[in-house]
Amino acid sequence: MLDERKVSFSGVQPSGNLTIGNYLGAIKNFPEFTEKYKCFYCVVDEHAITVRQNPAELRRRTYETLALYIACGLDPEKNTLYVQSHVPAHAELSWILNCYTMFGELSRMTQFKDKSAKHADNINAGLFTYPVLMASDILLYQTDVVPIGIDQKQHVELTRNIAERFNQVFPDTFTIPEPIIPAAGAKIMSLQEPDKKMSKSDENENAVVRILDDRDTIIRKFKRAVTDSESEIRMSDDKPGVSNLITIYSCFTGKTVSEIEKEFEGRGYGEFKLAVGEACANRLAPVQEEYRRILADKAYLESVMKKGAEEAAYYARKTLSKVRRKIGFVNL
Ligand code: AQP
Repeated sequence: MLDERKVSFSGVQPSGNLTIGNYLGAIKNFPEFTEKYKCFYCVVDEHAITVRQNPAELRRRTYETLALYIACGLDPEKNTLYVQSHVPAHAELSWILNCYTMFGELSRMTQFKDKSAKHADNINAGLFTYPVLMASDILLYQTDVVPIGIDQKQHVELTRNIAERFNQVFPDTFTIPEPIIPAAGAKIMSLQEPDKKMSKSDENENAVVRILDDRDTIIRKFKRAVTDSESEIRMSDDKPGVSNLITIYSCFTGKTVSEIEKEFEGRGYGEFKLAVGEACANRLAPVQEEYRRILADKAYLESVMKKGAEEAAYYARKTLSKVRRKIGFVNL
């Protein structure tokens, strides 16, 4: 029977050990789409190689990221979970869409500017065309919604522009996708430089809380988080460190900002940071336990990858052959 549900697509790069930014901004929100949408969640290993990766680590992290998806509540029977490089249609569509994407558009992408500053010795073409591959990921599945953190919003906007441009020449080819950005947790900041996004590839371990950090490490990192010279626990633009901690605490406890400000009125930063660390560790403990159980079964993970790749390839092929036919390639 034809699946008439709308489509949700998102992905995470296995480019490092995932952080609570990846969790709160993206993965934690994926399961809520499962019933209402046809869901594709991908481990985007092809994106990861836009910066140099150690091959053994990339392979290991690909399994780990998939295990985390499942541990965070994504049932492989109800969602299509797969690895990007197992579905060659992503790379194939990407080449075609490169020819419908402008150099100027790609030059304006903030992530490209940030990453080329960070990897000045390796500003490769893949880093530059990364958003076109991401557009292909999304458009291949006729995606309606893309749950992401705010840093990826610009890439989804570009995806929409590429799709609209293509549809203008070849009507009714692609569904135009909408980004879905969570109300809270869309941009978790570094614990050491709170004006900078928390990133899994940050070299300063104290800046980043990883989903798999143990309880003591989580609490220690929050204790060391940069705040300010006042002592008031209040959400404010001039208090980025404290505001970030309030956001994290709110995401992990479900309390509102004003409830949190009231809870910690007259109490010091030390007490507050400990509470944030404990809330985070408590919430992640069951995810970590489930993750360890799943990761131990490599054969199971490979069966999920295989089934996911077959399902994804089925849908991807439909879009790709439509695109090939429309642009004038010979289909044998
Ligand atoms: N700090 C963050 N706060 C909220 N959401 C975040 N995301 C990333 N960082 C934060 C969201 O996580 C999803 C997966 O991200 P990605 O792996 O595709 O790449 P990224 O956005 O480049 O994430 P990182 O952690 O910063 O990776 P590196 O260091 O490798 O570049 C996306 O939905 C993203 O918005």
